[in-house]
Amino acid sequence: MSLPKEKLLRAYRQMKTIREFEERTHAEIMNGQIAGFTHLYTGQEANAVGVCENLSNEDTIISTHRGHGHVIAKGADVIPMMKELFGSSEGLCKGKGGSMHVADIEKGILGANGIVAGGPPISVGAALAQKIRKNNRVAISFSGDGSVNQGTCFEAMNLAVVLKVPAVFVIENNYYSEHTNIEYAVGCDDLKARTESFGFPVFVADGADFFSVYEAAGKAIDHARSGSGPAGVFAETGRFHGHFVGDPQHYRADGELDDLRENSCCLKNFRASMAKSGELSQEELDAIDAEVMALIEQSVTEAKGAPRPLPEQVTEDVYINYGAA
Ligand SMILES: Cc1ncc(C[n+]2csc(CCOP(=O)(O)OP(=O)(O)O)c2C)c(N)n1
Repeated sequence: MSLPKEKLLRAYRQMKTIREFEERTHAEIMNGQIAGFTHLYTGQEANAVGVCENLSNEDTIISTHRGHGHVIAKGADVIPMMKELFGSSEGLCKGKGGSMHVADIEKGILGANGIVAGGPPISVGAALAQKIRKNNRVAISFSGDGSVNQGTCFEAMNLAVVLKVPAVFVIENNYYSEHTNIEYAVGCDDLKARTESFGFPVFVADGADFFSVYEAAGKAIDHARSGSGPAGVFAETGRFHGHFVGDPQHYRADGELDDLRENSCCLKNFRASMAKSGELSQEELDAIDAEVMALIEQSVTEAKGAPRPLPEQVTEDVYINYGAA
């Protein structure tokens, strides 16, 4: 697949930014600088970036408890995002959202979401609004393999077909729900077929390969945007960290993580494909690495010095008053 150079540079920069944002977040949690419960996306970057590179600011996404990657891929600025994780009033949600509730409505980021399969129903609502307004936008929900066992997900998929709305369900199969492998949790052999049985096309992607996800998501998004109703993307992927930061991962097989990092790394895959095609040089990619490292460093320095919300601001921006009807 051949893409414009600008697109290739951006895709790599986004994946690298997510990787470094997550690795640094891990370090800052372990040294006690960031409080709260955090789930890292490292290893799954190609999914978020492959999907979001098909979207505009006006399209919407709804994310999960493992949401940093989706939010960065959709265009959130890294510095206010890091400030949000540090609980600062200069954060994207003024320090009141934290890791699991990052939102940026102007960028079409309706929010991360701590409820497994909480995203698909919200995205059907957004998609219905888009259909009614005839604005040609699509609504994406990202969710994990665990979500495809939840009733809310089934209801959302069914309703999306009935209403014929432009919703795209992106299922990221990283093989685990918390500490349980899909082998123990899923009662069918083929999750893709289960999803498809709701009556919409599902496009399969290799979640360690940006190009594979970009292509599959492109087909699903085109289908939804054309007015043909919902579509799905099913990506096989792997998370490099535990379910949450601090998870000792006793449930993993010996060597599983080393194997994932070695053989299923989207950044390594992207570099290998650029080396083969010659479209980007390794020096150009190294320059992006340096740029990203500097940005992440700056984000942490700024976040550490940023103010916290004041006690009297605790209820501000939490409730909305819609006024009299
Ligand atoms: C409705 C609901 N049930 C249980 C939980 C607790 N919980 C949080 S994450 C998680 C596993 C989710 O697995 P998956 O959907 O595969 O996403 P992944 O963590 O693999 O990205 C569970 C059970 C929850 N947050 N919401």
